[in-house]
Amino acid sequence: DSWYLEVVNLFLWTALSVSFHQKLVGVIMGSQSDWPDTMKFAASTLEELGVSFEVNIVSAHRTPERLFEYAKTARSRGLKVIIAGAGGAAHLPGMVAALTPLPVLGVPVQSKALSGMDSLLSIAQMPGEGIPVGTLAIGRSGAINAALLAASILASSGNHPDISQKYDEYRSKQTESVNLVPVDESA
Ligand code: RP5
Repeated sequence: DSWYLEVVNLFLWTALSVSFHQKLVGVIMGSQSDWPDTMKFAASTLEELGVSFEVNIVSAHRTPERLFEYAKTARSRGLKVIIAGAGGAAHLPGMVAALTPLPVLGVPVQSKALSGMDSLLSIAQMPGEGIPVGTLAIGRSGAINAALLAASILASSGNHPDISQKYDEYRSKQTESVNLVPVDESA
């Protein structure tokens, strides 16, 4: 019987280590420059909500092979949601969405030339042809909200009660932080 127990043991350890390392959200961005002012805030919000995630630079035009590999393997690697930030002619979220059935949340990065209007329209204006991208606000707000939405999607699956609880707490904290009456801050 002992060989049988050893096999079961090995199987359990493998399953445990796979689920331990498994990340639920993939955060990607077109460039290193998208990180400090924008995508970093998606990561810190996910951290606050106890959502496991991985972060990568994946450029649609500079690393197209990496993009293909990333998106094609995303679901089998266990990811449940992808947050993709890009600026300018921001095709990263749309291209990723075309290659995976996972929900893709697009964050328009504030560009230098057009302050992110180009990014926003590139990401939001997907034609109604079966490849949706959930588009958030330009910049830091969009990155934070993408993380919140990812947590909300995971929470509503019913498989992550821990995330659901943290998300509810986050919302309650926001509500409680709003004064009923304004105070004179200069006094
Ligand atoms: C996009 O071009 C990136 O997402 C970034 O927002 C923008 C500028 O990239 P860098 O020139 O700073 O690398 O691909």
